[in-house]
Amino acid sequence: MSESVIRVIPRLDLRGRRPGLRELRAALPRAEFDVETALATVRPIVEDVRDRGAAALHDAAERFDGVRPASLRVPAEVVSAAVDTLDPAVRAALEESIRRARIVHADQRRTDTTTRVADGGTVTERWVPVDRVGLYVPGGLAVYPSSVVMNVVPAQLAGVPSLAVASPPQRDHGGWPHPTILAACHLLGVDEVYAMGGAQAVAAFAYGFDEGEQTCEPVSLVTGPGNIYVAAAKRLLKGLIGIDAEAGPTEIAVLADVTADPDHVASDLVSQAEHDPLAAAVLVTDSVELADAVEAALGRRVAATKHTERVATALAGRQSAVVLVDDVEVGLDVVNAYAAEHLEIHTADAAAVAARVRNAGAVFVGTWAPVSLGDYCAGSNHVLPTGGCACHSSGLSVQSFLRGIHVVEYDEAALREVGGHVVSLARAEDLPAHGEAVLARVPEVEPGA
Ligand code: HSO
Ligand code: ZN
Repeated sequence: MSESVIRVIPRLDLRGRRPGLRELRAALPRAEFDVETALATVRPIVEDVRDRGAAALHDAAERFDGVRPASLRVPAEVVSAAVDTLDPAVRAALEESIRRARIVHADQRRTDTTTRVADGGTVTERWVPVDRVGLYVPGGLAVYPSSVVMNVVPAQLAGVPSLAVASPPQRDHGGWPHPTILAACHLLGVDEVYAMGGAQAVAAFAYGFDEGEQTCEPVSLVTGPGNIYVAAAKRLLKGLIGIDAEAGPTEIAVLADVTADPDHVASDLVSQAEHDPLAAAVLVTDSVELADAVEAALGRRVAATKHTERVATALAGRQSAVVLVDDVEVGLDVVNAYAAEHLEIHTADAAAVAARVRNAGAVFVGTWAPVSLGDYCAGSNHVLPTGGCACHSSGLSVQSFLRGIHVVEYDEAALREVGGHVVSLARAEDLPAHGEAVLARVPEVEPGA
């Protein structure tokens, strides 16, 4: 192919070099997701919900969703009735998705550990779920019942005692959230569901509100994906509430060599590009032959798929690329620097290469584990860090809903044994009253003993 060819996806040629982390970060494509500018829009909405509660939420629903729901709390019978209208194949698939997610997340539960530090002195780490969680499920362009599963399952397995879901009111569904969302809630045993969306939903969870006889109590933690306004509201309210990672546009990276099946690779790049014109698809390979074959397959698939325009925009965007490297070794440098939300490995001995991945939200090994399997039915969680956050953060898990509380138990002898060291450190920090608290109990200890 000559350089003048218009490509479905840009190319970045790193052959002949082994760039370091700093250079890779600058060279690799990434979508711009500027939450900061959305803060100014979101601040008055959040303040209005704080000050006027339910009235503000109804006004916001009319303004942003074009409908005023009959009540913010979705009546229990509306939630349960949604299952009756669910396509049986979708119901069976959701049930299997829930079953698999539950078995994987059940293994993430933590047991308390008690460490005997000295005779008569123990520290116990007690894992306590947060009291109440608000789960946000977007409506709009895409309706994601699978995201209800991925948020609710870990929260339930963590033992969170109170759990509420919010999803935008839909004009076409009588002002209630989408029936597939309601059905997923019901299948999961969640009956506290609210018709509210966007930044106002996050604010409603953070502050709580009353509507008639009913109270939506404030939550401790809000999780779930959303658009840039939801992300901005989470950033604004962080501190008052805990949040999961801010979810930016979806990303898929594929590390492949000449042994990869180009059509499998192309189909997976298209699958995630389907989410959003800002979605990122990145192929890293040491084989020009494979790169050419994947591009040819992309050309065919982009033309044939339902959301052609969205996919074509995502692939052609500056956030997507085919990156050519000298070998799989450099390829590993590249994918580790990129820290993709999803990373697929399509190389000879894929498991060995996957074992050397250090930064990714989730890793999909070999040709039989496409990202879309993980999106729905692998049992793994699909709420994963984007935008390079996989170099410091994990996806949603049981752990996301737990706090580890240290419980300290020392008897008199154990305090006496170490008390002198406390006094010495307190003096070194010019905080003598800290030492005096020990001396009040065991006056005979000597500093340094
Ligand atoms: N790939 C998305 C999750 C999703 N896909 C939901 C389909 N539905 C972000 O990980
Ligand atoms: Zn997906």
